[in-house]
Amino acid sequence: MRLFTALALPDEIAPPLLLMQAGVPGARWQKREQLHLTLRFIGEVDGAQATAIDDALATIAVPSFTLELKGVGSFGGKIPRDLWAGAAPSEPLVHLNRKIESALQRIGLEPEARKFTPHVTLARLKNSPRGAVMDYLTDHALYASTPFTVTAFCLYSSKLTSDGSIYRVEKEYGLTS
Ligand code: 2AM
Repeated sequence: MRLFTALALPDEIAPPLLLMQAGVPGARWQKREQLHLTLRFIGEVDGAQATAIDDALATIAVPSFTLELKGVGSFGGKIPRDLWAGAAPSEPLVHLNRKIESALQRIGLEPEARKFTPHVTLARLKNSPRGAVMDYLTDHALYASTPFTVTAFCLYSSKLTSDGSIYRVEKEYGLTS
């Protein structure tokens, strides 16, 4: 199975993001149930590895914290491949991500090579005109969520289908209060 760790978004955060999902040709907008903020992508693992990962994640003890989503962006440069909402700089979020990284390395996973760029993917793009993407980024530059409390992180599975990815919360790990 294909796994990743992420924050689920609380119910009050999703509606404004869903309202922002318009105006870019070629965008496949992510549905409510697909919205999440990836912490550490894991990838394809077998059952034994999944169990070891679950055990390792369950040992993590970090305090809950407040987070705000802020701004929008796109990966891919000249050929934009997605649209996302970013996160305001957050030391506790980086700390949580580091804890997950070291827990996973301790059980033998290869270190994550990519820089952690916290984001919530709003759309995947296919042949979207660059101008429309630029306009979108300008129009939504001032986006900011209400602050919300992160009380848990999740282990998700991901299934690729012709209709997009199906993400499922497999496990939830509470943060300390
Ligand atoms: P994305 O939304 O920016 O594409 C499930 O696929 C989640 O893991 C998505 O949030 C996706 O980020 C992220 N993801 C997929 N492949 C990845 C990889 N190789 N490295 C880091 N994150 C990845």
